[in-house]
Amino acid sequence: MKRILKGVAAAGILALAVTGITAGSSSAASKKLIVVGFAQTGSESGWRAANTLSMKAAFSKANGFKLIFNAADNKPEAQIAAVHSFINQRVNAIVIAAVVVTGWDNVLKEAKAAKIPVFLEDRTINASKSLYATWLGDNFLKEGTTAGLWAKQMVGSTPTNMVVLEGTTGSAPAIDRAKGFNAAIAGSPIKLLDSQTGNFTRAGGKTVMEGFLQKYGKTINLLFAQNDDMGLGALDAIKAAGLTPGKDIKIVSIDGTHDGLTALSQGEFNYVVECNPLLGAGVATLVKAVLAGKSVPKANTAHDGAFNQAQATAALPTRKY
Ligand code: GZL
Repeated sequence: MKRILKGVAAAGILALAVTGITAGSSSAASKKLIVVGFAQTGSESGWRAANTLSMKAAFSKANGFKLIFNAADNKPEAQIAAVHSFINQRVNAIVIAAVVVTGWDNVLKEAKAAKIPVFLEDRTINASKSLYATWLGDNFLKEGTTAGLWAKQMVGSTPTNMVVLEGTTGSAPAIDRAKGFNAAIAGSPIKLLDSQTGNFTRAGGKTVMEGFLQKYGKTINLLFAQNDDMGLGALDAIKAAGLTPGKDIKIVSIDGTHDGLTALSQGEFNYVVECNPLLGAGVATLVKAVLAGKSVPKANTAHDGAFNQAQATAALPTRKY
């Protein structure tokens, strides 16, 4: 899946990455390894698994890196502790996929004082831009908007009751996907019955959807799942309630994982907006560029697509995740 990064420098940097020539690179054996601490959210979803694989593949010894990997089990305090540890280990660079947007100022000020550049991959944070070198990820607001515009055109003028499975409370994707979706459906006959976090997990999606079905039953017409895994968990609950997903309850989801596109191909989901997790090569190239003293754009956005049932069926055979 080709990724289009915004910003000329980023595009140039990505081009170098794609050709396998990264900034300041030479044979890894003859160069000291760049020690990178990576604070990953955890292992909450199929998307996260693909992102972790992409990051580990890019920050390999062959590429000139020594990766210190930490998965915080979706716990913000554990993630902050991991970054403190990276600072104490005096790593050369720190990469963060932030569980939530808040709570980052102090530890990032510590990293700045220690002259360790910080790179955000995947999720953004609410902190001064002076506290990190750059961000590479997907446009969550646009993903929510794309999902909302599909829902609005799908319902037409038919009064529609919707429930929402929200991502991790306080995370950038949960905040921005909701913002984009809600703005896109404004003026439509979609009525929100309920909205609750399933924490981006299948188990969370199943449990919350069971609760929605007990409360609202067959009055639910539409489910907006802020990621595939929660939508996939909801499928179990919908079927257990004797309803047919994709027909009795239309489902729009975000991520575009293999299992999500399979559910779409089989008609259990109705529309899936992509959020590309294969960010590793781009992040590694940005790290090398910044450590080599090059300037890079503050924000670098990955390209995302969207799929209906036929497009999912066509894409599945060659999907990388
Ligand atoms: C989005 C990413 C989200 C995915 C979920 O970039 O942060 O976290 O949508 C994942 O599947 O858990």
